[in-house]
Amino acid sequence: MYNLLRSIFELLRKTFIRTFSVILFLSSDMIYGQIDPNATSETKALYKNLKSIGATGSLFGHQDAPAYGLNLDGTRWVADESRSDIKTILGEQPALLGFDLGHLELGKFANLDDVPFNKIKQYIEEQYDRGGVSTISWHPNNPLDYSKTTWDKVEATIPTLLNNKKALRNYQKTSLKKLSKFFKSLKGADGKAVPVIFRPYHEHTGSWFWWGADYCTEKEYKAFWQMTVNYLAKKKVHNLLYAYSTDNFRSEVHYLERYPGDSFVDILGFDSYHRNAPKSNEQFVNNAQRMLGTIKELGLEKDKPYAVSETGLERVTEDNWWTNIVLSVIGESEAAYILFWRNGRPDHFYAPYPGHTSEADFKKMAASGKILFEEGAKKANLYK
Ligand code: BMA
Repeated sequence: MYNLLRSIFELLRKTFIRTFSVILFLSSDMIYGQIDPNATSETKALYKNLKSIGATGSLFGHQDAPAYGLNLDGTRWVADESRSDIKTILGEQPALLGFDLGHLELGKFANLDDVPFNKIKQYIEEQYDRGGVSTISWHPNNPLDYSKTTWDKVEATIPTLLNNKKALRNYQKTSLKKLSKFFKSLKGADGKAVPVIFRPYHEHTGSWFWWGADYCTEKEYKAFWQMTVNYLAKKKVHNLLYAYSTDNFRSEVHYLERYPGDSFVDILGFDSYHRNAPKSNEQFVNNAQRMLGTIKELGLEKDKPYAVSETGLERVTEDNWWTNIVLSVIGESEAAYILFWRNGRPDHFYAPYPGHTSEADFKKMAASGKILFEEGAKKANLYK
């Protein structure tokens, strides 16, 4: 009798667990916003923490920060160990570093902006060891003709790849496989895989890259993105958070037009540059606030982090840009992060360097506590 009762109980228990798991699985999008169920625990922790960090402050990000920057006289410095323009000014590194893998697909030693890939790997690993985060963009050459840059017009690249099995396999076996190897090579001092935010095929609402809106349909863009996520999962890459990153957008409908789906995107972002300052100051702030408002709402609805994935005012021509414009844009948005573009050349930089006219205002922004740097990231324990 006792045994019979035990078997019935066991059967009920198993049926309950199975049914409950199916319900959980079916609704996993709603319950867990993160797309990779096999993500490493550090990657899962980063995802969770990016959803809440904004309430404390938004992570300050800078593209290529430790790779190069500008000297007091505006000339360039390159590859000076553990230096960065932000660190020279504040004494701490950005909470977020951005890097680009453009030209990895070509098997080159350095990326399209001459940063060696082994240095990018080192910078990402050091950033993780400090408790900071890295985000990766990708400006690949055209996979149908690798002699063409990411900006060269090649009509119908994505539809051609999707409709031609051989071409697609070639793209996967060359470009995507190289990416997967790079991602899997990232290891922290603790021996763990380093989580990174991967932001492929960005600014796709515009048409200046081969994956741009004029060169593929909405359906094709989504299928191409999904193929990429699936391929990297098949290659057992489990240390990525995928960031969807449009250019300026008009409305929620416009933002979601090419959205590959809740099971294929972890982070909601957009890129927006401030041009024609000071004439456009108010317009830029209003527009950026509106777009942040839209992705905040979507992020809360979808249980996903949201962020300004790329921004800046070239040469920071406004001395009070950081407190006037950046703090106004961030406002009460609680965005996870905001990434500023690279200090590439004396005529092409987006963060202050020591001696720049916006340096004092930059320090003021940092002191506000609303924007977090290395110490803020460390304190937030983003990987636990
Ligand atoms: C652009 C410019 C280019 C650079 C490219 C990829 O915005 O900064 O000089 O090559 O990004 O990083």
